[in-house]
Amino acid sequence: MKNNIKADFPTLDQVVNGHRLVYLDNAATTQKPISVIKAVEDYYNSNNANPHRGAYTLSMKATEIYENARAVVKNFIGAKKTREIIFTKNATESLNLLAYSYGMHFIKEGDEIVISIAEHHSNLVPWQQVVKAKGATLKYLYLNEEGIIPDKEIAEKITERTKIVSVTQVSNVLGTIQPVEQIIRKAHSVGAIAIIDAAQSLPHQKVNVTELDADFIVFSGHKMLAPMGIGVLYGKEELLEEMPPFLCGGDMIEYVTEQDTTFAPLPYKFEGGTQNVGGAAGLAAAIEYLNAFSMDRIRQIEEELTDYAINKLSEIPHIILHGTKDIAKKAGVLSFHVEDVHPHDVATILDASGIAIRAGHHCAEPLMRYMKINATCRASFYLYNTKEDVDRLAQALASVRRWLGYGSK
Ligand code: 7TS
Repeated sequence: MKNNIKADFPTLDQVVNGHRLVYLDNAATTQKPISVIKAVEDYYNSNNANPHRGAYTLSMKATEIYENARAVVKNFIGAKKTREIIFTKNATESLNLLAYSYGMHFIKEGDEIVISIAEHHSNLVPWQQVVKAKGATLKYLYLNEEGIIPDKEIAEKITERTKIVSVTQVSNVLGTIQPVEQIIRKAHSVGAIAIIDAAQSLPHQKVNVTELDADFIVFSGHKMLAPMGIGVLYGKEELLEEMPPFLCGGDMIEYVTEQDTTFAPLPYKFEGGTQNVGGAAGLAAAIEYLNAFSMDRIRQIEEELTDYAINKLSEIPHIILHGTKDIAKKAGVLSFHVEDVHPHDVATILDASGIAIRAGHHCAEPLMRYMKINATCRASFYLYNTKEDVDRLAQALASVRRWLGYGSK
């Protein structure tokens, strides 16, 4: 299966350690197409100015680019209003905004916050700070053998005491797709708000926030072809209205007197200081690329690749795959071990063949402890990956134990 999609991505066209680069660390960050690089370049070449501040033409152009990007994001995720789209640095900042603005303001002693054991640290550490400060409790939804949150956990852990439920839609370690619709329904039935970490889902499948009915969703531009340093917080207008600002300073105010301040309307209340306009231009171009490609096609490509990779890797002796093998319940993220070999050694040996995979705890230490492991090897796909990439991975993996002096059997 050859494709010419790679031709849109200059970074992929290079030789690493004597081999054509095979990039399989898309869960960490994705490569950027020419159109995104060009959008950022055009912004800095021709349109750079501080938006919202100047009465001059260039500043108005920068404002237009920034606000157009907000409208593009709104349409992409099916939100109702542009004022529900807050630009942040990344998913981490979006989650911290929620923890510090919503959590610190509304959580009281005795309340419970529910997350899953599969959370990235950025959807875990901020909530620990909230419960510690407020005398509340952090509860976990645990996973079944397949790496999925079972019905029983949802039914038992989300109760009348729960005020916030914050879960990832797709695990960055196992790639498992969690039953977020059911979790959101249950959260609402007990009067809690539901936050969805869509950092690993939204770049790979259609996510419609209105259909999903989540109260907040967060994601990072750099995991969906856009530059680093631009992320999104979507929130329902009525909730964002009730929340105090997170970062205070320029641009987020209405009137400032010596002792008091009134705040700007949404979304500006949450966008203190000079924003990443070049990043927003890049994000809009990334979404245009994804729309032209089609999210359904991305999901289809990744399903095929994941299925192919599961079969290929299962044929190799001494490889242990983690999580479900049912591709209907899995995104394009594969975690695995080569028996007796530390994941970092596997990643280093693969790098010698020009293959980039990630090894480590993937910023999910509680999940590692729950799975009784320290680290995994992780290969993650995106729209430009091919079966040839998977073949290269499988071929290199088959030789890892030999490299280290184990017998071939
Ligand atoms: N949530 C999930 C589910 C993630 O996978 C990540 C990053 C984040 C939040 C944080 O995103 P950031 O852009 O703010 O850093 N995940 C990974 C990963 O798996 N490897 O590197 C980063």
